[in-house]
Formats: sequence, structure tokens, C-alpha cells
Amino acid sequence: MKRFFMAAAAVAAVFSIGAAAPAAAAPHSEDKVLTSTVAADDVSAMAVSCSNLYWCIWRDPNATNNNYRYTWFGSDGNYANNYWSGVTVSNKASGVWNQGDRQFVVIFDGPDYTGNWACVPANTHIPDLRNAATGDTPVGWWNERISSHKWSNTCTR
Ligand SMILES: [Ca+2]
Ligand SMILES: [Ca+2]
Repeated sequence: MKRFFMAAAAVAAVFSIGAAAPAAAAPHSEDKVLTSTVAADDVSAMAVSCSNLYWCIWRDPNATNNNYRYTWFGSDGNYANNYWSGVTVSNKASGVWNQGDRQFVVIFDGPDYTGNWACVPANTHIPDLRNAATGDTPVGWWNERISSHKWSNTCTR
């Protein structure tokens, strides 16, 4: 009887692995690249900027100035201790711009590089995260969800 159950469990495990394979498979990096689903506005018409070698985020979607911009030269595992006028920037970013010299900024839903993740390629400005998606997250999912980021030359977590 015990042997029967073990065999049944093994069959069930094989079946469930096969059935779950599409969702459980390691993500292809292209599925993790965050892109805007709308054409970018003319940046030159906006009074926003992000210096060379920096990762910049904005509190507001389609920000028209840098009043609520936050910038980093390095990686940061904890947005909770960065503030705009006393309010944490964690889970608040609605616009991003990668001006770094690495291939990607990898963004994370959780602190300390945990949770869901996505890659923002170099020289990419997404002024409204409500209009951005990856291959595995719906449009707008990343709006107000970024809690940590790190530089990387590969689109991997
Ligand atoms: Ca926001
Ligand atoms: Ca988050």
C-alpha cells in the first residue's frame, strides 16, 4: 500500500511539473524587460532630467519637473529610508529613467532585492509606469511598487 502511494505521488509530481512548466520555467530575460506601451513624449519638452550614470525615479507620472525626483549613483536595497519631503520613496515611483553605463537597472517589488523583478535597459526613460509592462506582468503593475534596485550587465535578478 505504501509503495502504491509513493508511485501515485511520483506520477502526480511528474504530471504537476509538466502542467506547471510554462509558469514555473525560469523567465526568459526578454520577458523581464520593462517597456512603455505608449510612445514616449518628447523629453526635450519636459523640464525633467537624469544625469549621466544615474538611476532616477519620479513620484508622479509624467512629471514636468524634478521637484519629486530621487536619484542614485549606486544600487540601493532599501528605498524605505529615502524620502521626498518626509515621505518614503518606496512603493511610490511612477516614472523612471536609467542613465547608467550598465546594461540594466534591475528593479524589485520588495526590499533587499526580493519579490518580483524587472529590467530597465540603459538609456530608457519611462515617464509613466501606469503605461509600462513586462512579458510577465500586466500594464501598470510596476507603478508604485519599486522598493529596491541594483545595476547589472545582465537581465537577471
Ligand atoms: Ca507615484
Ligand atoms: Ca514594493
